[in-house]
Parts: sequence; C-alpha cells; structure tokens
Amino acid sequence: MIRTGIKPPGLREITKIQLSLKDYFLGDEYRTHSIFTGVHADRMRNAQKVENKTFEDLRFIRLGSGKGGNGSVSFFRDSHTPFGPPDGGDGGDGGNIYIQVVEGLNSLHRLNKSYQAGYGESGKGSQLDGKNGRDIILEVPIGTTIRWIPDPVSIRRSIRRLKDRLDMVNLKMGLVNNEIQLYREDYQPGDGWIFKERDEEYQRERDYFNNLNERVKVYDEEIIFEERTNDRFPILGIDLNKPTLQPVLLLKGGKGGMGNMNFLTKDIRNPRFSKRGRNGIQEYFLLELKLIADLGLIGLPNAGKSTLLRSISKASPRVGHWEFTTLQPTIGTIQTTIDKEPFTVADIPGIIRGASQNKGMGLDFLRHIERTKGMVFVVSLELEDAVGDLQTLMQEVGDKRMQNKKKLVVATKADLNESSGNYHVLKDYVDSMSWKILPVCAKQDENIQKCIKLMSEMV
Ligand SMILES: Nc1nc2c(ncn2[C@@H]2O[C@H](COP(=O)(O)OP(=O)(O)OP(=O)(O)O)[C@@H](O)[C@H]2O)c(=O)[nH]1
Ligand SMILES: [Mg+2]
Repeated sequence: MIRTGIKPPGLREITKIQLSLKDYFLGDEYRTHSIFTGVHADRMRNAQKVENKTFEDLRFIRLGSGKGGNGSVSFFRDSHTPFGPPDGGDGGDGGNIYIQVVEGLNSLHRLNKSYQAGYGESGKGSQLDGKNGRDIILEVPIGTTIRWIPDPVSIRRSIRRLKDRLDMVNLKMGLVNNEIQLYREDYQPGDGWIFKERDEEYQRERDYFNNLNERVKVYDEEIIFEERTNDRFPILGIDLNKPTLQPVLLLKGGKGGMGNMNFLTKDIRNPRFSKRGRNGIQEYFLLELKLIADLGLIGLPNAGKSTLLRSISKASPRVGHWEFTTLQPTIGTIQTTIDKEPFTVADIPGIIRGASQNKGMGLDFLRHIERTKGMVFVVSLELEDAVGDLQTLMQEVGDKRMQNKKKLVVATKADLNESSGNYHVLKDYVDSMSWKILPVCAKQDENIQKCIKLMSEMV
C-alpha cells in the first residue's frame, strides 16, 4: 500500500496544550465538581420530585455527525451497449449537527442524552448521487452555553482517582486561535478506496491507478483540510445569549465518496473502484442554561418571593411557610399594558448567609440572575432585623453581580403587626443608598400594582 507521508495542510498551526479541569472551567471548582460527580444531577432530580416540575439547567450530550455515503461502482448497460461507460454516482454527505435558540423554552430537560445525524446514502448507478444524511438541530432556550468536554465518564473517573483535585485532572487538546482542534478518525489522502472484483493489490501495482491516485490524493487533502477547519470549537464555548438568526453549526457530517464515473480517463476505461464516504465526528458537550430574565427576585428563604411572583404574574411557583420551598427557578411574565413589551421576573431558591461559600442552594442559582437588568431584593418585615437581612443578601450576591444593575427593595408581609417599625428602619437604610423601596402585602394584593409599575420602570 502506498503511503504518501504528506501531512495534510493545517497541522502546523495547532498548538498542543494541557489544561487542568479547574482552569478549563475558569476556576469554578465547586460547580465543576458537582457537575461531573453527579451531585448536581442528584440535587436537580430531588428538586424535581419535590416540586413536581421538570427543570434542568445542565445536560451532558453526545453528538455525532453522519458518515458520508460511499461512491458507487456501476457501468451503463442496455441492449445495445453491453459494456457501457462507468455511471456510479457519488455518496451523499453525512448529516450535520446544529444548535438553535428557540423562544418559549425555559429548560434543557427536553433534550436527549445523545444525537446522531443521518448517514449519507451510497451513490447508485445511472449517475445517481446518494441523498445527504438528515441534519439535526438542537433546540435550546435562550441563555444556553455549550462547551466541548471529553467523555464525562472518564472525567468522573479521573476526579475520583485524583481525590477530587480538579487542578490535577488534565485535559489535553490542540488549539488553533482559541479554538479546540477536534479529530475525526479516517483514511489518509490516497486511501479510502473501495475495490470491486480485482483486489486492491492488483490496482495498486498499475501505473494508471497510481497516476489517478496522485490526483485524487490532492482532492482528499482538500477534504481533510476542510474537515480540520470545520472540526474546531471555541475553547470558551458558545454563549447563545441572543436569538440565533440561523442554526449554528456544531459538527459537520462526512463528505460523500466519489462514484466511479469520476474516474473515467483516457487510460482507465473501466474503473472498478470508488471512494468511501468520510466518517462523521463524535464529541461530547456540556450544555448549561443561565436563565435570562429581566429581573431577579433575591431573598432569604421564606421571605415571600414566590408569593410575590404569583401575585404579579401568572406563574405559580410553590409557596410554603417553611424554608427552601422553592428548589427550582421559575420565570414569570408580566404584561403591563397591551402596547408595552412584557417583562420577565425570575424566582430562585432562597439565599442564606454563606451562600457564596456554597451553603444552602444559593450559589448554584445565583447564576440565573447574573444576566438580569435589575435585582429585586425581597425582605420580610416579619423578622426583627430587616436591615441585617438585606445586608446579608447584598453581601452574598456580591458587588460584582450587583454592578450596573438597577435595584429595588420590596418589603413583604407588610400586613403583619410588627411590620411598620421594621419598615421605617429599613426604609431609612435603603434611602441612604438611594435605592427604591416599596412595602407590599402579596397575600392581600396590597401595593402589587405599584410594585409592577416600579419593576417595569427598571426594565
Ligand atoms: N402575612 C403574609 N404572609 C406572607 C406574605 N407573603 C408571603 N407570605 C407567607 O410567607 C411564607 C413563605 O412564602 P414563599 O412565597 O413561599 O416564600 P419564598 O421566599 O418563596 O420562600 P423559599 O422559596 O423557601 O425561599 C408563606 O407561608 C406565605 O404564605 C405576605 O405578604 N403577608
Ligand atoms: Mg419560593
């Protein structure tokens, strides 16, 4: 078998690097650990059971683009022409995988764990090319990010073997301009032939074949170069934070192989060979959803966030007089007047002191309010130290998340006896920061219209 030894173009620009799992996920050790060890999944499953609502903000997914169809070996025949010219068509291209933002989705739970695009059909006689394989378009909510990952099972094993040291779990990759070079296994230029009747060895010894193969090799190199250019993925992933006008290509299918009609030359009258379709590519990805709402409700457990969202919107998050009733985020849509765009408000699980050090559920869910235009701090007047509660929330959320955001304090449970004294102290404090504050009683619908008005002014 002839090997050319020529490297396909494009290999030189690749830099090989080694990155720890910790660095690959930008130092976010806690979440990365809980994602890959399954802690996060357990928690979500538990939350789904309790809330009886499916919500998922994370998905490992295995994607495979389609293999290209093989070229056909066929010869034209009819009653007048017993030995006609070659008429074998090309194989169809393998299906591609795309991703696209779809409106109205709020969760990743509808996605499958793996997707395989269709294979290209083989070429046929009578110069018929095979059909292209079926493309797949992943439909995801706005706010989804997608990152390339190695096989999650192998990562999980490494994490266990290295005793949870994410800085020791190494990922090796090739990089070209901040894009990870992915690899698809397939034949080298000059290989990938399908022989009929006469065996490969016989053809490989013929000059006419080798002359032809020199030319086909150039074509192979072009295909491989194109694959190498397509098979790249941004190292920081793709952030689908805006509606996608067109589906975004993730994995390209394999090119179909040439049929024998392409190989008719003055030396070759009866090409009994064709080319194989190129393989597709299989990779793992991590999809993460950061909800995109205009405003986020932030409050201690039991402060009345969900009650507030129920009263200002049609959303119906669970309400309970115990802490951590809410285990999953909910988004409510609020239509003020018919001529105005509606706005959205996210209710997330309660935040406790130490949430930013991973206590409670806080940190996991703070991500969902990172992209809001404004933050609504929900403080209950039922408890003694409303100012202290607000300070706790501000501290846990942190200056960085609050930066450049409008703020509003909604003081809930204003109907309770002890509330009015608390309210005045809280108001003085909030005024001193020049934020806005409003007392409400969501249970009795008091000040709710005013609250909606203030909120709509924030967005
Ligand atoms: N009296 C009174 N009670 C209220 C008011 N708003 C909420 N509550 C009660 O406070 C309790 C907690 O309300 P939720 O809306 O579940 O509180 P939450 O902030 O969503 O709580 P978590 O989801 O656990 O963080 C429930 O028993 C509500 O009925 C109010 O304005 N007045
Ligand atoms: Mg709640």
